[in-house]
Amino acid sequence: MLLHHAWRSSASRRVRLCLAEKGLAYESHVVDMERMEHHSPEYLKVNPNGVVPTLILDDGRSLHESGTICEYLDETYPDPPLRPSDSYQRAVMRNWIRHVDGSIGNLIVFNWVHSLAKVAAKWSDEELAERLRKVPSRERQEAWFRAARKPYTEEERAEARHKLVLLLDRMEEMIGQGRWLVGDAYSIADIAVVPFVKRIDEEIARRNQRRAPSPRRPVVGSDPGATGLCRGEDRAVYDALSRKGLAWAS
Ligand SMILES: N[C@@H](CCC(=O)N[C@@H](CS)C(=O)NCC(=O)O)C(=O)O
Repeated sequence: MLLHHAWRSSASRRVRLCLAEKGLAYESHVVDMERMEHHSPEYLKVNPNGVVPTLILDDGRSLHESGTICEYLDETYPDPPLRPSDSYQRAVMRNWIRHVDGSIGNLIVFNWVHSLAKVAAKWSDEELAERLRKVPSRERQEAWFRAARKPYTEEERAEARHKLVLLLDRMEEMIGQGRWLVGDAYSIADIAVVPFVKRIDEEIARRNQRRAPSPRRPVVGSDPGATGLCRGEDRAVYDALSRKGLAWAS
């Protein structure tokens, strides 16, 4: 298998976590997002949405959407299982992944300022127009335009921060019943949100200097390794991935 991914990408992190959990080897291709390799005609053939990650299977077929890729990997390589055995809980898991996916725009507000926006700000108007023409979705065209020319305001950042923090409240309710987000076992629901929690921790909690667990969120606010968001071995993988991916954050 070949994984097209980026170290700083939350969606890519999900797939890397899933592959690590399954112990699956894969060939890695790091997509150069600063050069917009993901909008090249070659890349758009394998992922028409022009985003990372994309998994290329051994027979050449491609898969995109990190949640779907994780489900595919779990069906194809069932050990250890990463989906609840109960069909209702699997449905809850899928809804949770969709819910988290819907929050990615809020993450972009914080993510892109570190690297992509710095590169995009240097493009001339002509270059920018040319690059925007290649972005396949209107939503991401807007995100690139904002990165290049119109930094998010403090109000917009506050709104995005608020929406991300609401995820923690949902998680607090879900984990409150047991150790994991859905059912009694670690699943793709947990994998789906780990990169978001990490980012919230780096971009929001630390900047607000809220190091101590919040009394409102005693479970999520404590160490994710201890709460079941990442289990032991994932924690090590996750930390290693973070070190690689987060060099930009300092
Ligand atoms: N729903 C998609 C989201 C993929 C996505 O938005 N990837 C981001 C990185 S986390 C990306 O490629 N952004 C580049 C761009 O929008 O130009 C998934 O889960 O795979």
